[in-house]
Amino acid sequence: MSKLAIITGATSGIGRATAVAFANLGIDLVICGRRIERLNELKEELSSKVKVHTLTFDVRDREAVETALNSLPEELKQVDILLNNAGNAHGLGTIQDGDVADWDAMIDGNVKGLLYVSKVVMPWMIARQTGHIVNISSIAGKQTYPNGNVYCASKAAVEAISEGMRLDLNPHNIKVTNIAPGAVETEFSMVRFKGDAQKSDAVYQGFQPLVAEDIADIIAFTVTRPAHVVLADILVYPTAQASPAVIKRQ
Ligand code: NDP
Ligand code: 8X3
Repeated sequence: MSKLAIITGATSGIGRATAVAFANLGIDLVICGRRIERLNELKEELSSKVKVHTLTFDVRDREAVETALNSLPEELKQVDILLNNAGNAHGLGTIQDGDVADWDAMIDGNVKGLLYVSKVVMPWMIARQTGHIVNISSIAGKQTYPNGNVYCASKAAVEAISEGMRLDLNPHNIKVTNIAPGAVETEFSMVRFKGDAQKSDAVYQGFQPLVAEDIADIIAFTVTRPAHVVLADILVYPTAQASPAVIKRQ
């Protein structure tokens, strides 16, 4: 029987690449994001391979999350994999100069949004005594870097939530994987720098960053291990990177 995955943040970057990787594995999809046109395009691209259902909601809006997920027909609540990927950094600067709206966007999206989605999906997995939750954290959640402050805090929270899930869901045969990437070239820096392409491009200059497909490959490997194996915690850098701030550039 084919598996079913819910992917948040499927309109771009890591989430989109993982949807493609999962479709290539024959995994049916519920793809989520705010940009409906992109979800529709992706659905069209993948529908010849697997069943694809789209859900449009902002993960920060608890009611919208609950309404959208609960609207799924019963067969789409038999979820095998939840990829909690939606998230972004907003701004890069000292904490004393931080913009409270950016803090809200990161805490509400990266932390509370992940919890809202999980809160709906975990009971479905518990009822079936099976499932796999993959949370996308970051190296930022393991090491705080200058000017990263609240983004790092939001990802440190994801790390703690992954551990908490692993402990509390242990009686229910549910796997939990935490993946912490270093620099991946996606729309991430364009969002962080609010559309400033020069600043965004500079992040990835002079070295070969990871691409979304690199992380998708790892996620695909992770979710295809035998039932008794879970990759619990994965840190992945581009070869040129040794810490958030140490990157060998040409
Ligand atoms: P992208 O900006 O390319 O993708 C972010 C995705 O998250 C989009 O699909 C976006 O969809 C979705 N998203 C963001 N905010 C919301 C929201 N409030 N509600 C619903 N969906 C939302 O970046 P990445 O692919 O790089 O980021 C994916 C994850 O990987 C994030 O959690 C990020 O923190 C993490 N990460 C990224 C790294 C990198 O270097 N790129 C490194 C380590 C971790 P839409 O706008 O359509 O809603
Ligand atoms: C994204 C990687 O180092 O920009 O989480 O925080 S970093």
